[in-house]
Amino acid sequence: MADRSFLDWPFFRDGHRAFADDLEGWAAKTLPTLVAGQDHHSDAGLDASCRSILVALGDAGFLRNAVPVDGPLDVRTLCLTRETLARWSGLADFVFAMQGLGTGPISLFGTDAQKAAWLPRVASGEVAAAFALSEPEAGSDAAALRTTARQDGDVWVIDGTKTWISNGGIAGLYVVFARTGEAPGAKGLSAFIVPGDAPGLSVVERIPVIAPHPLATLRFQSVRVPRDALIGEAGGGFRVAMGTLDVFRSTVGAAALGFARRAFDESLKRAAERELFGAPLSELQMVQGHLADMAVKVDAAALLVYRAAWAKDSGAPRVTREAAMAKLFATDEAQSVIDAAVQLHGGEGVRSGSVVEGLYREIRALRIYEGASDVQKVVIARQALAGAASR
Ligand code: COS
Repeated sequence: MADRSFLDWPFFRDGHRAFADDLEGWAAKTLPTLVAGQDHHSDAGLDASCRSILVALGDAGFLRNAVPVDGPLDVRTLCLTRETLARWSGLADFVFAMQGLGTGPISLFGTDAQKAAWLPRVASGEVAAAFALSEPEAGSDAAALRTTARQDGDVWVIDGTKTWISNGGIAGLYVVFARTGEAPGAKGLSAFIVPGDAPGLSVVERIPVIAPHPLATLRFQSVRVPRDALIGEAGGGFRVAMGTLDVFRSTVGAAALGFARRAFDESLKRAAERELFGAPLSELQMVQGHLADMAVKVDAAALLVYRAAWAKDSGAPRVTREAAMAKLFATDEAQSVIDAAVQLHGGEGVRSGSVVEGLYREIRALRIYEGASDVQKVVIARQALAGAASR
C-alpha cells in the first residue's frame, strides 16, 4: 500500500481525506479486474477499454469531480483522483483526466446554458470529451494555430486540422480553438463547442504511441456550429486555453506523482524481497541511496502539486506559476524515479508487461503534453521576471 501520510498535510480538509479513502477502496477493488486482459494494441480494443473505464468511473460518480455539475471544480480532489488512478492504471487516469480537460473551458468560462447542455452528459460518462488546441504547426507555440472560424449569418464555419487530440475519434464533444481574426496572434483566437457528430468533422489518422491512448489527427471541413457554440468572447480563446491549462497542468503533475509512487512502492518491495551477494538488496547502501532519492523526489513533487491545487481552491486569481512548477517538477522527477525503479528491477524492469516497464512507457508523454517541460520553464521564468519588475 502506498504511503498515505501526505493526506495529513494542511492542504487538505477532512472531506478530501475521506474521499481519498473511498477512491482508493474503489480503485483497488475495481481497476485490476477491469483492465485485466484488455486489448490495448488495436484501436478497437483501446476504444472499448476506454469506454468500459468511462462507464465504471461514471457509474461510481467519480467523473463529477472532473466535471462539476453543481459548484466549482475542486483542484485538490482532481489531483487526488489523478494520483490515485495513475497508481492503479494509466488508462483509467487518462479517461478521467480527459473528461475534465475537454470540458474545462465550459466549466470555467461557459454560460449556464452551455454547462447545462454538456456537463451532465460528460459527468455521467455518456459522452467522452476532448480539448482540440494543437495543430501540425502549433504545439508549444499555441498562438500560431491556423484553424479558422468565420461567421456566416447565425453560424460559425470552422476549417482546419488539429493533431495529437486525445480522445480524437471517440469524443462526443470537442472544444476547438480557432482563429477568428480580431487581432493578430494570441488575441485573435476563440473557443467553440463542436459535437463529435458534426458534419464535416473527420478522423484523418489514429496516432499510435508508446503508452497506447486514443489519439488522432482531425480535419474540420466547413464544420458549422451555432452562434452560441462560442465559449467566452470572440478573441478571448487564448485566455480560455491558458486558463484551462492553469487548472489542469497541476493535475498532470498529480498523475506523474501517482506513477512515481507506484514505482517507489514496487522498488521497496523489490529491495526487501530480492537477494544479492547473500543479503536482501535493501542492505546495500547504493540501493538505499536510490531509495532515499526516490523518497525525496516523491514528497517534493507532492508538495508542489498540492500547493498549486490548494492555491487555486483558496481563490488565487491566477496559479500560472504554481501550476507550471508542479507540472515541470513532478513529471521530470517521476521520470527519474521510474528510471531508478527499472534499474533496481534489473532484467525484470524491461520485461514487456512488468509494472515498472509499463510505468516507464506511461510517464514519458506527460513531460510533453499540456505544455512541454521546456515551455513550463519559459512560463516560470516570465512570471519571476514580471514579479521582480513589479516589486
Ligand atoms: N492565464 C490567463 N491569460 C494568459 C495566460 C494564463 N495562464 N497566459 C497567457 N495569457 C495571456 C497573456 O496575459 C497575454 O495577454 P495580455 O497581452 O493582455 O497580457 C496573452 O495571453 C498572450 O500571452 P503570451 O504573450 O504569454 O503568449 P505566447 O504566445 O508568448 O505564449 C506560451 C506563451 C509559450 C507560454 C504558451 O503558448 C503555452 O503555454 N504554450 C504551450 C501550449 C500547450 O500547452 N500546448 C499543448 C496543447 S494542449 S494538450
